[in-house]
Amino acid sequence: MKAENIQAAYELAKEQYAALGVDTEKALAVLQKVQLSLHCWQTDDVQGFESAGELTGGIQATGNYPGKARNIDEVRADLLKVCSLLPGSHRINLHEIYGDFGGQAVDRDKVELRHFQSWIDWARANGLKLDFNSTSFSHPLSGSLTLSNPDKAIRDYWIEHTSRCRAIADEMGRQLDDICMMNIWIHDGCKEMTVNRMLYRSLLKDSLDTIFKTRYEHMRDCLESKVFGIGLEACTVGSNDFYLPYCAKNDKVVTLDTGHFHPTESVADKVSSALLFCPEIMLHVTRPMRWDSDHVTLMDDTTLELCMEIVRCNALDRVHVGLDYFDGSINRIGAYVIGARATQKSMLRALLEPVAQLSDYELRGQSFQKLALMEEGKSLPFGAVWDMFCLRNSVPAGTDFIPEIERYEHEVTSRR
Ligand code: RNT
Ligand code: ZN
Repeated sequence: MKAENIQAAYELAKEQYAALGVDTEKALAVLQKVQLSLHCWQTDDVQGFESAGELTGGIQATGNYPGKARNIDEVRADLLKVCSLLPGSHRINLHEIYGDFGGQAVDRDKVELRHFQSWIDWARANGLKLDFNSTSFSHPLSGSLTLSNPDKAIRDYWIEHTSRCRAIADEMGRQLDDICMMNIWIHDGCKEMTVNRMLYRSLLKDSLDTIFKTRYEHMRDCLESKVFGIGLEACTVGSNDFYLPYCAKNDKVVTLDTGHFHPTESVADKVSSALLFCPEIMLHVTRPMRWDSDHVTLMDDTTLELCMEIVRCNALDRVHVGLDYFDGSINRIGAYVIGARATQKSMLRALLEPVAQLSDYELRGQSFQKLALMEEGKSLPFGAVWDMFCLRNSVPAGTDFIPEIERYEHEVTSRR
């Protein structure tokens, strides 16, 4: 797109928004500070560098589009390509199975900082921050129960793994002069009618209590619930009813994955409640289709409502925006960029909402006016503001990122 056209369209849009009391410059300044936590696992269908074993834990990446990253250098190259097409500065979210193991078999209860030192150095060299995740799936001891396993030896194995991950996360945060968000998601559950729910949940509670005994300064613990996983349909030990009170009571960050609730449940509606009782929220923005299918995030109603709710709650400083989808059926870098930009665009739409006026109408009982303004807001020229954001950040505006991804496919991923 031509810079002068973007400029001209932006000036008109700015005026139109100003007439509704919305300052586009302020919206752009706020958006500039919203960092996305980019999930490294979109580059290789959640494979990691441990083995060629299958993905377990009730999650599935479908599709076999050619060109997925096969090693640490390719994952890093792909991540940098993605970042080069996103306005703003962002974070990289690593799973433990993405350690720099140098071809050695490093079991998960033996993982150390040295396996992530090259990631920290790489992040620093590229002006990126890091987030982290323990990995309980895709392992011979994963089974259907990890931290809630009645077998003490298995439970202890995963307690050791998770504890080591926390120490690594703290060091990531310390070395990068930042706070590293460490997410714990475990797939623990049962396929069939379950009798010992109380046992599994009390074991999970005890395991977490043990893990959290060590206090760290440079990392935060985030806990992610789920409705069900494939093959674990009857019971999920770490359900929303389990983690929400656990986080509230223990001052932990609650992770809300937009694919982890019943289809008609609104994740946006959870924001205000969670923030009244938990310190912060970590988001996993994804697009569930019929189940937790992790389709590429789009600027759809769910994503928009979530972003609008965060802005309406004035909670951007307490919400961390992470992505979590994995689509292997289309160009993976393309999928990555579509979802990341869709999330940023949704946040921009939210920041351009005439919230003050809407709130005023609502409090005065002027429901017609509120609904009318909301509806008109949908056709305001937000795209012109988005293009300006891209222009100012020196990244492709509009559809200009499509040929960039085609070029990367031609020159890099198609040769893998
Ligand atoms: C699974 C959870 C979890 C994973 C990642 C890979 O349903 O959403 O966050 O997607 O840890
Ligand atoms: Zn998730």
